[in-house]
Amino acid sequence: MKKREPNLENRREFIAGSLVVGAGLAASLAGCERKDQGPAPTGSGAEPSTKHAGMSPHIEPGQLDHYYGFWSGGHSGEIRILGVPSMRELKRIPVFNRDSATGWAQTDYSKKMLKGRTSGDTHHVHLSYTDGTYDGRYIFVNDKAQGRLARVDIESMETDAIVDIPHSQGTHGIFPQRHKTGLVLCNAEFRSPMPNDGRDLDDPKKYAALHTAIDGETMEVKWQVMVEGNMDLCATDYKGLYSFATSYNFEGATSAEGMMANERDALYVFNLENIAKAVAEGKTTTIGDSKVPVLDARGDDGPYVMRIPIPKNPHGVNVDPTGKYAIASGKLSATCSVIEIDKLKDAFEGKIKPRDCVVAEPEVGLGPLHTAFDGKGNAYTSIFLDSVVTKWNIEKAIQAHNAKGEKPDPIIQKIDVHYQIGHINASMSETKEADGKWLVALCKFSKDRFLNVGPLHPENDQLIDISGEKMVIVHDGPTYPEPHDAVVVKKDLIHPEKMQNRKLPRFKMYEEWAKEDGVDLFKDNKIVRNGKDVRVYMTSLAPNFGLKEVRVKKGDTVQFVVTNQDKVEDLCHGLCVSQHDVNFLVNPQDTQSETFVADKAGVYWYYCPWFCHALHLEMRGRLIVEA
Ligand code: RUQ
Ligand code: CUA
Ligand code: CA
Repeated sequence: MKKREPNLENRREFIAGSLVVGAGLAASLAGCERKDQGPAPTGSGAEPSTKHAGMSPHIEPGQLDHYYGFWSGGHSGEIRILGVPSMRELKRIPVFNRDSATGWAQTDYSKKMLKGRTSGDTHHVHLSYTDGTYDGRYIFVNDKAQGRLARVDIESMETDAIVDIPHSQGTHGIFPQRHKTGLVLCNAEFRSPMPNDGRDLDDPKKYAALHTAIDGETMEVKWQVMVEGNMDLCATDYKGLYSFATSYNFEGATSAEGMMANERDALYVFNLENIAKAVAEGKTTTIGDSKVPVLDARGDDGPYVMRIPIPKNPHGVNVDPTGKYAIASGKLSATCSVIEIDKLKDAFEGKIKPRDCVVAEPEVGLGPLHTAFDGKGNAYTSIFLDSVVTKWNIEKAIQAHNAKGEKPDPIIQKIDVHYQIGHINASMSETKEADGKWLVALCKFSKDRFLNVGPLHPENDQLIDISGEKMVIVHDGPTYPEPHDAVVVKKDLIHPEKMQNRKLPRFKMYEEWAKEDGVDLFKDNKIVRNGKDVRVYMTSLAPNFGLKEVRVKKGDTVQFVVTNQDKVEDLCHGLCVSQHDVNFLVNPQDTQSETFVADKAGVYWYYCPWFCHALHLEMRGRLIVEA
């Protein structure tokens, strides 16, 4: 195959804003230039990888990983748990998607939570914090597709809340506060009319976007701040004072060309104390029929929102483990902007200009997206166009920025990744306990790295050893589309229950029904008829269901409520009703329920779909539907 050298000069010119905007640009941004599948362009300055050995990602059979990796599943709508460093996928947690294995989006409670929707687009997974590190309580994840925030309870590893964010399209970046389980801040990426009820359709100047605060404990929407530009990625500081949002469409355009018009866009900085005060004082309005207080901060600079001009179409923003710097990546500029968080106070008070908070702007490569940290003062930025990871030193970048004459070079190393890296994260990188062991590079294209499985290829989540001076790639990890982001968490911070705990809100619902019907969920097997509604309480204990036969009439609405009496770790049962699209999991000591209409007369076997016993296949009974 003929190798085609990428035209770096042209790309640079484009980045400088002088190239004609059009198809060529779109192709280069989409990472289509390197059809050759060869190594990264030499112009990126990257060193070839995988030549020398780093720490081994191999975990011996029977041994456990050292970290939990929480991965977003992208447009699969789920969260995944991987072991790091083995990169073995351990679990999928359905969130916004339908999952036939567990019955998510089919069971009564999950259906109610999802309000009939069965798809989503998760990007950003973050855990709840206390004192700057993970407190092992909750996982938060966004749904960009339908403007929602979900929470997973870590003890149960089950989604326990989903909140619709009013008037927000493209809920993208989210970040919890880090000093305690406080607010979770959520960015609307898409500007839209306020309210979006048919007004201002052709008047994009009037569109706006909302930065939303949701209480991480109660999952209530507390307040929203309205700004003019779009908001992409989100970050919080470590003290609970600020949240950040990158805006790549500060132009307020509706086309890609228009969104690239200006050399600089902005980093929004939200002053959380001032906002909370204004909300408490009622300086807010509401939008449409939403009751959530909205602070209109369009156009004003302070005391609520500051806009720091940064180049160009910025994407990621990450706060380093010392809490001193927020680092925003240029995407269409080869630079990262380093913002000194302690200077923000003076800027909010008008003593210095917003731009004075930028203390460095190192050139890291073409298409910087996200930055991770090792806790030793170094930053690792994912570079999409060059397909590299750039390791650079933050203090050196600041010295270079201020130096007159000879400037120190902050760039330590660039390493090829395969290919077109999006997100990046390092072990404990988003906490004050970043430990500089492992870096995961979530590459959007895998091309030739795996067996060809058809037009849809896996993504390639590469594992990089960052424990030494030089980065070393040690593993290629195929993943189903499309993880955007991941956090890598020390295993001793995560303690899920081995038996189903019955604290989740759904258990209240079963207990109320049982009380109504005079039933003990763990003991009784009983069919309760109420007109055409038939509730079937049934237990499971390997290898038997409590009922061998359930008799109903055609047209009845049948609700199975199944409680698993087994107390043996991992001994799951479930219920699948033949020909009725009913299929769900019941963990040990769990209760689950699903409702359907028995619309066909006949005999339908219900069976346990989880292999639970030598007599698992015999674990079944008849649903007899009388004509
Ligand atoms: S954003 S790379 Cu959600 Cu970077 Cu995906
Ligand atoms: Cu119970 Cu299989
Ligand atoms: Ca722009």
